[in-house]
Amino acid sequence: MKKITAYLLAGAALLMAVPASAQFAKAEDAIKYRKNALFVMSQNFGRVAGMAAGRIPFDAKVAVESAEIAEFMADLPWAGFGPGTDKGDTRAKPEIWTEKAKFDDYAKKLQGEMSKLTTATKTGNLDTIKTAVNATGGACKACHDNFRAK
Ligand code: ASC
Repeated sequence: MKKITAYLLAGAALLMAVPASAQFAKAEDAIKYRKNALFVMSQNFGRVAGMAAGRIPFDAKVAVESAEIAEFMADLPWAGFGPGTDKGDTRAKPEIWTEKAKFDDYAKKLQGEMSKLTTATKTGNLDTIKTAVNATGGACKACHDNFRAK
């Protein structure tokens, strides 16, 4: 009996330790998870974009740190778009689940642009950062235009 409990606990711990195949107790949790991941990403991306646009004073070190966080966060939301998470407190369009390959492509595109943005911030050159910010913002927008309700 003790052994079975130990196996069950080990299995549960393993599930919790693997975010890419994250299992959520409720659809509501998956929705919260992806929204919060996207929020943390947007706050960090927005800071770099603000610097690029001259709305926030340029701080090269903060730009790198923010871009690194945004890049990391860009890997997380997608685990929260599993089957059965299309209904609830969400603007996610049903097409996310019916055109999954297209949605996944947008996610991959974003991850690529976020990675290039980190590289750009490391140059410390504001024009280089601006170009990368525009490309990254374009990736955010393309997906929103297709897969997020107004
Ligand atoms: C952001 C943010 C988005 C994107 C999008 C780009 O800073 O929060 O969702 O940029 O506005 O078009």
